[in-house]
Amino acid sequence: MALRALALPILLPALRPVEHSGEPMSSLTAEQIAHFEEQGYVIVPDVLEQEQIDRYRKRAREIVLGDIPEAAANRIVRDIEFAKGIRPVPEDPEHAVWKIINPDRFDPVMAECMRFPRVLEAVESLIGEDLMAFLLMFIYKPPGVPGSLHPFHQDAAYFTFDPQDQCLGVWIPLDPVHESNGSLCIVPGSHRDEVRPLEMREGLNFGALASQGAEEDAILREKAIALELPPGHCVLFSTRLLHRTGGNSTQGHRRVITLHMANARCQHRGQHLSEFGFTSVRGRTYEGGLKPLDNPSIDLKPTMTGGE
Ligand SMILES: O=C(O)CCC(=O)C(=O)O
Repeated sequence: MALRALALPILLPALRPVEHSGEPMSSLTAEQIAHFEEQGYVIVPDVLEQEQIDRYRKRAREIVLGDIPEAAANRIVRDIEFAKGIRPVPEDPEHAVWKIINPDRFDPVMAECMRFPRVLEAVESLIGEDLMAFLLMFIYKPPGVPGSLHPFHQDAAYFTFDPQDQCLGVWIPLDPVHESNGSLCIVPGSHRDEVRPLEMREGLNFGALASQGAEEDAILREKAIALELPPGHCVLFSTRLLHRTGGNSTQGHRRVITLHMANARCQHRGQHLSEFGFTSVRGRTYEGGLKPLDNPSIDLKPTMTGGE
């Protein structure tokens, strides 16, 4: 639904923090909101039904097996160990994939993942009712590839918003996740730290950058928690929160849907976002705020992630 088509251009009002006192505004409880503010993340149970989990797992597999417009083929990125020939290409192509980038831009089924109602309600209670979604990804951890890790980083180092706390990450596992298959590992409270610069490391997937000094920091590692979640739960987390995912040493898939949402009145700085593209998923858009894509269908420029 093109919500922006309903909105006349509106001058950008001052962006105030969402007020949480008084009547509940949405699906998150006061305790959940306080947890997000204090710890930098909150778990929202059961945002997806089993039928939806099956639907997106199935659709991702179809895309990986070739049901994709030719021009979008570079949105399927193989894990570096397969892309570089360090491991032989497996019989099942899905076992070699790292991620599908921006599937909303070429696939109507995947585009549904930008607007899960329970996710939108929860996000609304944290950053307000006018929401832009961007950078949808379907991320695998290939089975039996323990080296496929994404080191500690803060998403705020990839993209800068003003105000930064009006943008957050959404992470929804489609398989049971735990430490040995590459669950999300977070450092509670680290959203209050400075945003560390990112650096490249040998052997990592292209674009999986590391926050300087974090992997080697014994105190951070001590504080870190690998979340154990069933499929269909959701983690909402601050873009400043330090997080990492390990490799997958099990023989099963680890699949997640991940995206970001920002208040439509934010401003963004930096270059990367122009290619991510914003889609209005709830409420209004604002002149002078984040600009929605004119045409959400994919504009197939090379990606920052180096899709093959
Ligand atoms: O789930 C993953 O594999 C990585 C998610 C992540 O850290 C990110 O995309 O920033």
